[in-house]
Amino acid sequence: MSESIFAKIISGEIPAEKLYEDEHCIAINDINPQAPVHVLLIPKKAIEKLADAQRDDQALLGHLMLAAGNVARQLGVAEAFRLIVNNGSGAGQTVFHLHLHIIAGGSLAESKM
Ligand code: DGP
Repeated sequence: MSESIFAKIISGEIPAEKLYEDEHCIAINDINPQAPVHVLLIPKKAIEKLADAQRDDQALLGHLMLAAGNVARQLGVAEAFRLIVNNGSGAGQTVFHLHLHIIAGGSLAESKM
């Protein structure tokens, strides 16, 4: 598998402003925001897509959920945000390195998708 754009951002080969970073993940603004807050939470471990995660990744997946809450708090949107994971091109995944979209602001309550 060739290195994804996110792997290059994680390694620093491509510069990006990191909103959050810990030993397991980073958060950056989405380049093409779909809402006032649209952040990508990206594990440093390169898992192509959620369905490829293994039992060994259980702690990492839990960590990402907690980190998403931390990022939402940091951005002041902890009371209303949505997490989205697109799994596979049929679901709209375009970057094949697992990531969570953290979406907030605008009329979230009206759109359930
Ligand atoms: P997905 O469709 O779930 O694979 O989402 C990929 C997202 O990544 C998409 O919303 C656009 C964003 N994206 C793609 N390339 C870059 C990049 O180089 N920098 C940043 N910040 N976001 C990117």
